[in-house]
Amino acid sequence: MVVPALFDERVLAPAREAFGRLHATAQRLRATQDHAGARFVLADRGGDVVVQRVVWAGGAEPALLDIGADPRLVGPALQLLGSDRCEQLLCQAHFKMPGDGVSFDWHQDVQHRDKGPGTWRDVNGRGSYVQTLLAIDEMRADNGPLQFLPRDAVRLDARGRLRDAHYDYGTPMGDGDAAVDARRAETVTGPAGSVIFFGPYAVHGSTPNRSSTPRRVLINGYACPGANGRVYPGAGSGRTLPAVAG
Ligand SMILES: O=C(O)CCC(=O)C(=O)O
Repeated sequence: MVVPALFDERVLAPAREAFGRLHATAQRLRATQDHAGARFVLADRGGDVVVQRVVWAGGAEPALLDIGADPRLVGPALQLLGSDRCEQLLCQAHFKMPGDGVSFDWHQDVQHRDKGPGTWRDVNGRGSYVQTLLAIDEMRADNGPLQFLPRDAVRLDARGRLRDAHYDYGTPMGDGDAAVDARRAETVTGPAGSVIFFGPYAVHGSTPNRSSTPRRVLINGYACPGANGRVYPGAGSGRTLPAVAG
């Protein structure tokens, strides 16, 4: 589900400042580490440090946690989960700066939630997880927008999962092992402030940013209570929403 321009500049301007500070901090840290309540996942390639992601970014930048608790995200997420409460597992900043080459191969988010016995349970029978992706910058065809594959363009196992984890872009679905038909990909573009909501079995990915301006997104992810059995990095991760008064 895509909601164009769900957030306006009152939220986006401070979010961009927060992203700017996270990016500057990453340049000083240079190597992957936990810092100030967040986990910086970094690649030092000589010049600018490439920020692969900042996990629980709101731990370091509380304005991003406020966005994660915003009813415009949490309300639809609860509706999709069929629950009146959820656990927020992700508040993650993705940077795709011009020329940094960051891309995400075809995958399903269940791969990141279910890490083996005791880590994940589908308590609502519909995936028990909703990922939301807020465009901090406009998403255009040239800056590495999200792409999704329709169900009939992917081969899933009986549990609804891709037969193998990651596929490279351009992998055609053939008679061999290939499980995705990348030619069928649907690209999501839209103005800054737009939000994509999707479930843990949606097959998606994104190519590198080939433009001259950043493409940043804030990812907030919500699980049904009782689904998750892991401790996620970051100060306060896994909080229950909506917050209980008092
Ligand atoms: O930032 C991106 O382009 C990829 C996001 C993604 O793969 C995800 O939300 O699971």
